[in-house]
Amino acid sequence: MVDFEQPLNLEHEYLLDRDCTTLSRHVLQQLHSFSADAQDLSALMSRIALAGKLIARRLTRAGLVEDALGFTGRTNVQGESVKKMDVFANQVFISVFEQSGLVCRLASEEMEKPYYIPENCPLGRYTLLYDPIDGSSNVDINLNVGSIFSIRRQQGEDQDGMAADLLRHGHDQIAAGYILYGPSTMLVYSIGKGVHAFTLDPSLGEFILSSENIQIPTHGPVYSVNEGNFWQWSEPIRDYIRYVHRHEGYTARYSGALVGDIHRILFQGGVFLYPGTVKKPEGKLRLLYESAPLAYLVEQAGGKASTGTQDIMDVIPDHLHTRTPLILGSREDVELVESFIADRRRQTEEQTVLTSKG
Ligand code: FBP
Repeated sequence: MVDFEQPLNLEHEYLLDRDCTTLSRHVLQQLHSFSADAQDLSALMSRIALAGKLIARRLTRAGLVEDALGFTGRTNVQGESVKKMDVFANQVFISVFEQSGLVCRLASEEMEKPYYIPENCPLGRYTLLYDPIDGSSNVDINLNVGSIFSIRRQQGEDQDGMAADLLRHGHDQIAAGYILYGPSTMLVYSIGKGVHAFTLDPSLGEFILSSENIQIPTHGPVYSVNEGNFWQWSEPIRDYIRYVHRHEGYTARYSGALVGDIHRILFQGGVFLYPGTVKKPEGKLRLLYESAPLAYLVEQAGGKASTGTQDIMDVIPDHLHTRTPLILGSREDVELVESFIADRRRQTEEQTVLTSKG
């Protein structure tokens, strides 16, 4: 006869409690509240998790599914060739928020203007900003890719649909994170109370808490940058790369997917760089969909995110698809890169003064 009074042994109790720590529960635990706002944010994060599961399912079977891989033949607002997986993933994020009453507006790297879900407006005061597939160049060769997301509260009525209220600094974000589609699918997020990682348990179909309160090491051996652009960079960035080449203890890692490189740095430390180039001083990465959400996360984990001369979180975009140079990761490593930029700048200023004195 089973004795239900008999408590589970500690290990079983721990495993059960862990397996019950889903994302939606964790958000409520973080907020210490069951208020309407807390329930909304918890429900919102659950919808993002659903989007992650749907995209992960497509990616894991992509080689077997008709029309899942390859290009669409179209170009997006970024001027990039659009992959079929970009279109699928972009639509998934829209679909999971339909009939939700949560998100009135979705702004994506793949769409020129925000997408409105009329049935959620004006009730839904949240805006989701997202990069549906980060690392698109990896999709067709089965290497890791990701999705990046950020949540902001809508300011004002946005009558003209131009979403001018989104052209604000990164401190306006109330939550941000990414989903990494790798050997396992992971979701890493923050609502301003530390950074936490969840692993998708396919047997449960649930994201389960796997690392809590992640702290990025203050320094790490990894530098992550596309050295193929070396001759297009400004001198200070070249100086930094020459420095890591000449000093012991540094190793290069670059996956071609920002999310994958940031995930490594979050746990092992180091720095990721996508600097501006002579031709494109603003760099490649999009502020609202890539740089600001990851800056929010990395700062919450004790790291730093910079353009080289300004904190990413303080940058104010002048349009929805504004790009910024991005240097983020361990505090000491980002500050080292910044010091190379500041040194060159000081030398240039001193040179100018000397020249003017003749
Ligand atoms: P997408 O969002 O279009 O994939 O672009 C971003 C990205 O793929 C990052 O994930 C990655 O770090 C970078 O661009 C790779 O760019 P490059 O091929 O120029 O090194």
